[in-house]
Amino acid sequence: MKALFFILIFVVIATAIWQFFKLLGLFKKDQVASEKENNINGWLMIGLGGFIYGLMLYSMVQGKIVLLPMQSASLEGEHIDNLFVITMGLIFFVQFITQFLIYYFTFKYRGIKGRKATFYADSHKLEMWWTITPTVVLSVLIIYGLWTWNMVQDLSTAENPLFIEVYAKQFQWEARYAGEDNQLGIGNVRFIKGINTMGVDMTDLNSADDIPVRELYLPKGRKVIFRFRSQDVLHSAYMPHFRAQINCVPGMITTFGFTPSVTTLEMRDNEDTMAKFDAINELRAERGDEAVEFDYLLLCNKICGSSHYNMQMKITVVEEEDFNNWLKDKKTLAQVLK
Ligand SMILES: [Cu+2]
Repeated sequence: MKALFFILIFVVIATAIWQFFKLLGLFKKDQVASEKENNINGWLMIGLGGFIYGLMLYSMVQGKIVLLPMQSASLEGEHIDNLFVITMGLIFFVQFITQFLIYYFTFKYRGIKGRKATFYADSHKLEMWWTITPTVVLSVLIIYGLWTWNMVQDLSTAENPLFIEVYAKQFQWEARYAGEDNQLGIGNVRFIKGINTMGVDMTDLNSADDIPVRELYLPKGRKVIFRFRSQDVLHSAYMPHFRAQINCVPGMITTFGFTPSVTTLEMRDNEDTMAKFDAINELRAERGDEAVEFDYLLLCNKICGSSHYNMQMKITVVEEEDFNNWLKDKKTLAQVLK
C-alpha cells in the first residue's frame, strides 16, 4: 500500500514536470490551443465539479459514524452546537453555489473560435455589494460566536459550582476535587515530591481536604468549574461530548465550566449514540478487538509526545445523590500524603 502510494506520488510529480516543460515549449512556438483541446478542458472541468460534489456527498455519508452523538451532554454545549450548525450550514450553502459557478463558468466560457473576451473595467455597485454582504454576514457570525463564548465562559454567576482541578502531564491526566471547603489549594510544579504528583502546596489551608482521583465523576445538573494546569508541555483538555476544550499551559491556569445534563446511563440509552457505537464496535470486531461500552472521555487534543494518543481519563455523569455517595469515601490529600 505504501509502495503504491509512493509510485502514485512519483507519477503525479513526473506528469507535472512534463506538463511544465510542454508549457515552456508552447511559449516558444507561439501555439494556440485547438478547438478540440478547449472542449476537452471544458468538459474535464465539469467532470472535476461532479467529482468534487460526489466526494462531498460520500464524505458526508461515510463520516457519519465518526461524528459525536448529536445530543450535547452539557447545557452550555447546546449553544455551541447551535453556533456550529449555523456556521457549517452557511459554509455549506455558500460553497455549494460557489463551486457550481466556478466549474460551470470555466466550461461555459472555454475557448471557442471567433469568441472574444469582453473588456470590463469595473463596477462600483457590484464591488460594493460583494464587499458589504460578506462583511455583514461574517460580522454577525463573529459577534454571535463571541456572545456564545462569553456566555459559556461566564463562571462567576454560577450557583454553588463544583470545583475540580485537572492536571496534565506526559502522558496522563490527574485530578482533584476541592473537597469539603469547595476551595482548591494552590498547586505548583515546584511542590511535586514523592506521591504529591500534582504539586499541591500542603501549607495552603485549602489543600488538606482536596480529594485526588484517577477518574472523574460529575453530578448531573450542577455547574462544574474546571481549572487546568500542565506539568511539562502544552496539552489540551478535550471533553467532546460536553463540547468543551481548552489548552493546558505549563505555568498558567486556564478554566472552563459546564453543567452536565445527560448521565452516562441516559446517553447509553440514546438511539443515536448507540447506532454510532454499534458501527464502531463492528469495526473493532473486524480488527479482532473486543467491544466497548459508551463512556464520556477527557482526551488530550494537542500532540504532546509519543503516547499522546493514549492520554485519556474516563468521565462518568451520575445523579447528584450517586455523586455524593461516590465522593464521600474518597481519601483526602492530607490522608493520602500522611
Ligand atoms: Cu497531552
